[in-house]
Amino acid sequence: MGLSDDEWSHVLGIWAKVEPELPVRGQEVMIRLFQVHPETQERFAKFKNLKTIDEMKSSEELKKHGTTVLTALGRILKLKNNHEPELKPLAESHATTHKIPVKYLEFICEIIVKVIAEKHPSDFGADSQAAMRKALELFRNDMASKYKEFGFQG
Ligand code: 6CQ
Repeated sequence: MGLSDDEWSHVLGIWAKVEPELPVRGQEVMIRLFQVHPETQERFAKFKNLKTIDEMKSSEELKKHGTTVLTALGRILKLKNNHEPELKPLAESHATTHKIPVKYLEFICEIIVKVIAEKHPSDFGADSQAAMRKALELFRNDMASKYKEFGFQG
């Protein structure tokens, strides 16, 4: 099920608030992901040896990756329902090269919602959160079906 215009404006409205702070939010998302789901850290050859939160925080490379992930996600969200051209190469690399299960996509999406909710409590109310969850679910479902086209069951 797609999102209504109203839901998309919630999603893009909150994203506009997150955008100026993408590197630091991306860093927080990655550190939280690694803390809550340590198995995800193993997937990053560059980061699997970082042991403490301090080590993670002082890695410029990690911050760069945090920016990469949120920039790519923002680009997809801004395309609303027409994200296929942007999503396809991402699904291909995550299915065939990185081999990232859909479950891990669920983990990161949930953490993204939580991090935004903590940083923007007054701009990210129940309706906006519900709209963002729906947009991220759409993203994951489309990733999952592309995964199958690339022969990865996810
Ligand atoms: C990703 C995820 C995070 C940070 C950065 C990227 C948290 O060093 C390298 O070359 C990294 C190769 C790579 C790996 C191991 C990679 C590239 N990803 C992963 C692992 Fe993805 N990623 C995810 C997204 C869901 C919201 C988005 C938009 C995205 C973008 N990725 C993982 C991973 C492991 C647990 C998850 C859950 C995940 C999700 N990722 C990579 C990108 C982009 C734009 C890129 C570089 C281009 C490419 O396609 O390889």
